[in-house]
Amino acid sequence: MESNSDTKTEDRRRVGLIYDERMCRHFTPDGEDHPENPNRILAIWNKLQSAGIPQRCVVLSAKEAEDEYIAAVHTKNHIDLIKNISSKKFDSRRERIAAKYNSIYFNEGSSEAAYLAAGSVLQVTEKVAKGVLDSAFAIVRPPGHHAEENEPMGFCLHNNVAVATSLLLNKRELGINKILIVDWDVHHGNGTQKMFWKDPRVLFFSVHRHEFGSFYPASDDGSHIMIGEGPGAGFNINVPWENGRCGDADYLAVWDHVLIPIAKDFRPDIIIISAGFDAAVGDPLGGCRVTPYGYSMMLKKLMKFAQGKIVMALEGGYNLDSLANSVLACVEVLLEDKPIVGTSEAYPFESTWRVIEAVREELSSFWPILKDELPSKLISKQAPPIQISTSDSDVEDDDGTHIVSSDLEKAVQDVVQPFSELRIGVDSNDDVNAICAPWRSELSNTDVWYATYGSNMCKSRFLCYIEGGQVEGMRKPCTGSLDKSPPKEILWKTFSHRLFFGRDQTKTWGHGGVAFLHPESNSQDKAYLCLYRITLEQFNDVLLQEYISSLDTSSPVFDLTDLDSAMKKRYISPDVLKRGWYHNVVYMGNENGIPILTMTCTLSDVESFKSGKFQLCAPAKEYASALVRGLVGAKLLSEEEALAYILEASTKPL
Ligand code: Q9C
Ligand code: ZN
Repeated sequence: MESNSDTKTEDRRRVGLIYDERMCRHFTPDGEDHPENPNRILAIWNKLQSAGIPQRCVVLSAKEAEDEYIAAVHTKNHIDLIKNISSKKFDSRRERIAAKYNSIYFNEGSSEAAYLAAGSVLQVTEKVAKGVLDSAFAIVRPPGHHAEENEPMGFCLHNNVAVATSLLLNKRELGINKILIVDWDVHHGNGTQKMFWKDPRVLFFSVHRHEFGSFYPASDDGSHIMIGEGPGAGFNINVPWENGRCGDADYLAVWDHVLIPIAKDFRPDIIIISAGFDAAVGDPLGGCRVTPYGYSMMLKKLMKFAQGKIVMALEGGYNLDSLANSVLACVEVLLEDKPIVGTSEAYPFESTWRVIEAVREELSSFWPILKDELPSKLISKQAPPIQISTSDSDVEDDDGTHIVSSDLEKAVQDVVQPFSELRIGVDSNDDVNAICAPWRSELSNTDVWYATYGSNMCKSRFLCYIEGGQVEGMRKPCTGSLDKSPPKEILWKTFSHRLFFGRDQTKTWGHGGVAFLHPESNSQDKAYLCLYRITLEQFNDVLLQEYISSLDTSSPVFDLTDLDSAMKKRYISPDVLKRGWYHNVVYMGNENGIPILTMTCTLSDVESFKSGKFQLCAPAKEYASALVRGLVGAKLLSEEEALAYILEASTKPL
């Protein structure tokens, strides 16, 4: 039976959400402004509501945690303090007690809020562990990760994540043996670290501003040499930033080169994220620059583990807009219902590579995968974009089959994959590709028409880029695209664009010119194009093989943002293609709502052809006959007509 929208609802992932306005009743007693205030969770909830999120989630009501669970990580003394601090009998002493602690306030609502925060994280964690929910987000406050066994601190009363983690460890019937805690709050999760310091069942990972021990909570506990102790040695991982301003590229580099390799080895049964959003761009405390897109990528990469069993518990995050937008981006990832769209700055800081290398070194005896040295080309950080003139004919031949000088290849890879693992290609399994190249699933949902006017008008030739293989006029076999499904449709169309032939020789075809299409239309002109309807993912693989000679990338050459700007501006030149002759992706309009894209030279190249700086040249015989074969094979033109068409294109002045 065909699936309809009703059955689809059941396929959807069950994502738990908890929000309770009673957690807004914890605020500063004197009414003083404070970054950790009730508007934080209110802003999140309002944002999710206006995006229609709660209706698509399992919304649960918060319950206070029972003391027995809190007692697994906090002292009796601590429990008594938090339980009683809001009661009447503390009215006169409350503020004086708070002042004894580091960055703590209490009011009449604090106890209940703290019990609800811990109870909420407990509740969803148990449900995710049981499989009643696939994943969950607990929108809670006060936060928890700074709270230690016997000490509230850093706006944190109960250590919510630690309480929930202990529940998993203690309820053996849940079958959870290995827990990964990812603490991406901009501050070090000192409390959580201490609670599982010697426990190999809990892998605690924290990435935070450290600045050599001067950033809050300002101690050496957040240093990368703090790796755990006894049986827990190697199961505590700190990534301490040397400076602020870290952004998506820095975080994703740490994911790709520290967290994800270790997670693959550790194979957690569940992941709990201490999800602070104070590393978000615009946060007044964090001074970092992670975008909602960055957070969604960080989360997406983690969803490949533990069958997607992920619990997110709110920690910090003090810019209400960044906070709400980042949480929304994450919940959308948990719902798995939308491709992730966005862009990041390209390169991590030099200091980021230094930190990553230090962390890998420190932990390599526990996680052998970290012993591999990072390729030096990867670490060569903010390399400026490589400038290579379009007249460099040694770089690329007619169809762009890349003639690789090894320096050039390194340069291309630096640009193609600024912050991801190298050597992810057709040989890797899909899982690895999905983890390291999540752009694939994003781009596999969008179709484009790839419009060809050269030798790819021959279907058998074009299919090599999809299915793999080699036909004559190819210098080596193609690997094909990762998704080998054939084009959904093939369509011929004429366009009012000028076809012409340029360059005096190419590696593939020898002497003679190859075809270009004038990027601008002109009503006098007429060109025949063969359109292949493929996915944007396949389009990227075609570009990689045809123009870069590689499938070795973990970021796309041409993504949804590029598509969007191509459709707005009519043409764009992705950086990685800039060295080639066919580096201009031209939007040729749409067919049935699907964008038509072709590859050619730029307008300024056309000017160079006109001025004689670049050479116009009739095609070699073999190349011309490939075009004729395409046109005739499609029964579009007779052989005579096809020959006349090519003769005209190669003799008429530009
Ligand atoms: N100079 C969380 O994000 N800052 N806590 C104190 C003293 C405290 C942050 C500054 C920051 C605590 C959960
Ligand atoms: Zn924080």
